[in-house]
Amino acid sequence: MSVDLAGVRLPSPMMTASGCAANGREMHRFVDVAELGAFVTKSVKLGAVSGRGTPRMAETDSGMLNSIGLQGPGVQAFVERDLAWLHSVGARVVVSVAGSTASEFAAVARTVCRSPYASAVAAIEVNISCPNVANRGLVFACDPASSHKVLTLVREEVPRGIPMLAKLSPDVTDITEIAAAVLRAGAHGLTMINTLLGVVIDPVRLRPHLAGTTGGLSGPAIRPVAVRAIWQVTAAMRDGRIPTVPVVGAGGVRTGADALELVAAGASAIQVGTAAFNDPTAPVRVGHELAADLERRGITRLADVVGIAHDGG
Ligand code: RRO
Repeated sequence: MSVDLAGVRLPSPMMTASGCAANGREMHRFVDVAELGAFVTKSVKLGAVSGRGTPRMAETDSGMLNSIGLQGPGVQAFVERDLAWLHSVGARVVVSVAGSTASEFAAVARTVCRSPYASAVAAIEVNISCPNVANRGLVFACDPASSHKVLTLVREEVPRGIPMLAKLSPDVTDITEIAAAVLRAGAHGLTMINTLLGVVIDPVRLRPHLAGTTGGLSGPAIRPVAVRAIWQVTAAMRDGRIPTVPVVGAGGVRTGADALELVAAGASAIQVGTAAFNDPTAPVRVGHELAADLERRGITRLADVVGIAHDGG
């Protein structure tokens, strides 16, 4: 079940979701990460970041909240330890890049794309939508002009042949407007969605559970939100309001049937994030379930069902 992601052929539509499988080594004990269409890394910034205070994870009946705060070793250490290792095991890697300024995003992308392991890089995912930044007003993905600027600067650093995906936030008034802005800046594809901003109150202390108060909600509860975002943006592509590019779907996928729902709304590749915390094989397992489901329906190519929910009749 191979897919074409803006000119890059992946042997499977299945990916991990950024931040949910760390550097891949632990997952690799359970499943060969090279079996994935691509391994998506935790977002990487230029320098080391210690992240927000603890607790920074909360499990709820309807999903998980995180307020990690972009923790990471910085791009140099990422390249030397993590990208080198992923390259050595034959994984295709989508590197999620982040920054506090548009030029920082670009510098991270430059370092990754000029590294000795750039041949493992299947795509750059530009994470403009982290909900856990110091001032929520600075989330790039909430503002078309800031989104455009980040993608414009990153594009200058990413060589032809490596597609640039923009990861969008569901916490915006008009996601199609943000999609239009990043596509004007040259994004080759869109990943939808990042987590949804939430707060959990500790039932005993009656205070926010997370040290940073707010966190990003993920898991099954946000799947209808992901389907809505993919649906709205795909509809805009289909009626010519914005250019047509591949959509990578993410949000609460646990089974092949969940994945097919996102595909029917318009996604041509699927990321599995939160489900991998309980079951590290989930991104690969969901791919097998999706393939079996399509076979039962007599469908041989995933492309034949991408966006099918938009067809009348
Ligand atoms: O690190 C995080 O806190 C984080 C990031 Br960068 C993101 O994009 N989404 C999320 O839920 N958490």
